[in-house]
Amino acid sequence: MSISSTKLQYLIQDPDLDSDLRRIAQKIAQNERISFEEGVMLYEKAELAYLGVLANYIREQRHGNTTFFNRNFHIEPTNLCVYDCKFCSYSRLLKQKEEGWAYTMEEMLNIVKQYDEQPVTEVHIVGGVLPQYDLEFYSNLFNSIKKHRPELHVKALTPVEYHYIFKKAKVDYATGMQMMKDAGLDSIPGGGAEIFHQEIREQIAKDKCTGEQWLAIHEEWHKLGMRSNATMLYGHIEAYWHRVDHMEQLRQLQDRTGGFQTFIPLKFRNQDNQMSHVAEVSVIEDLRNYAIARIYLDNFDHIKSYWAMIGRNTAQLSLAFGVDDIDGTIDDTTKIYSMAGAEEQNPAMSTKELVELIKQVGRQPIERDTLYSVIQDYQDFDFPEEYKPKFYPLPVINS
Ligand code: V47
Ligand code: SF4
Repeated sequence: MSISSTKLQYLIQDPDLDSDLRRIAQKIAQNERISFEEGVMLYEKAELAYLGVLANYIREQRHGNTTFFNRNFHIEPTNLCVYDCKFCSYSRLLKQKEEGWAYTMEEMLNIVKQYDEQPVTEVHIVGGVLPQYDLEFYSNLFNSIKKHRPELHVKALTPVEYHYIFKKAKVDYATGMQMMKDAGLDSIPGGGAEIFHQEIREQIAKDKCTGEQWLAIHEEWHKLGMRSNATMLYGHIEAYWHRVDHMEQLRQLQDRTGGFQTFIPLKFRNQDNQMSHVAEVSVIEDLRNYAIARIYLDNFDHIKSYWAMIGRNTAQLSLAFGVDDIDGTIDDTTKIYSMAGAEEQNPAMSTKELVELIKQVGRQPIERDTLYSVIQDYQDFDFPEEYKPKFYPLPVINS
């Protein structure tokens, strides 16, 4: 019996443990799904140590010691946005345009070309919503990137942008997603999900696509045989049951399609946004949340802690609380989190740094591509003595 399963058995037999929590532990040992009420109960009464035993058991059953990462970079087309999400520190409304940028097609292709000699496997494209970035623009962008570098995986936009551009072009979701696939889109990242429940969504992300629309767009994408991720913005004005409701909606869609790969909880950061008065939650709450996500989402293969947002130390800790993926090298190409107050002001890690971060906590680093095919096992990899990380700063572009 493995250590994680011995620990789980110990909990199940602990006469001092609350009987509800003992029953949930028993369910996990028998590979049974927990209910909505049990999910809420975990948030309300389970301690971190208990959750760690359950989540780590599931994580090790699925992935053993493996921890995934990839080599990626981001393109954020613009930080101007027609929406006004209260938690967003990134968007500059049109009236603050002097603080904004809006790349042209050529400028974005130049960013892609900067990585020509680099072994990156994925470009993650997401940013604000603007009328000039319409269906035709994005089709041309995806098309041009694929023409230039066919093997580079294009993980781009969220239902927030898709809903907007499809509505403007008067095409339905199914037609629109087919057009995106034909243009070269490979997968959809998890953004824009926030909290699905209308009661919260209306207060923090009014006007952009609803929870139902977010789910419907992913469903159409999955029907095309394609994959996507899902996020949840937690730790602001939502109650625990809103988080469970969010995960329940994802679990139900995943039962229907099987198209989600990874769930990424995103901790609300409160710097420089309209919700700065809302305190951020503790690290303990972050770890409890990762663990409950691992327990609840029994049909998701992967749980990711996004190191650029949560910080390197918490990312390391999360690997004992259900997480098996910490995202990628990033190369200082995203501003969403640094502008919201994340510790990483210029998020970039070389492959060697990522590998060492994972090995330091006794896990086995595996480089993956976006669809989780293994590229390289770094457990016994010797980096050459002269190895130096290469950073390619983005050009300063005045829009
Ligand atoms: O949808 C914005 C979030 C998301 C704040 O799929 C904030 O692999 C916290 O979705 N505090 C975009 N979060 C990022 C995203 C993502 C990131 C990494 C990997 C993947 C993936 C997806 O960022 C937005 C929003 O939920 N966000 N502002 C903030 N102040
Ligand atoms: Fe716009 Fe996205 Fe910021 Fe909302 S979270 S204001 S949609 S950039």
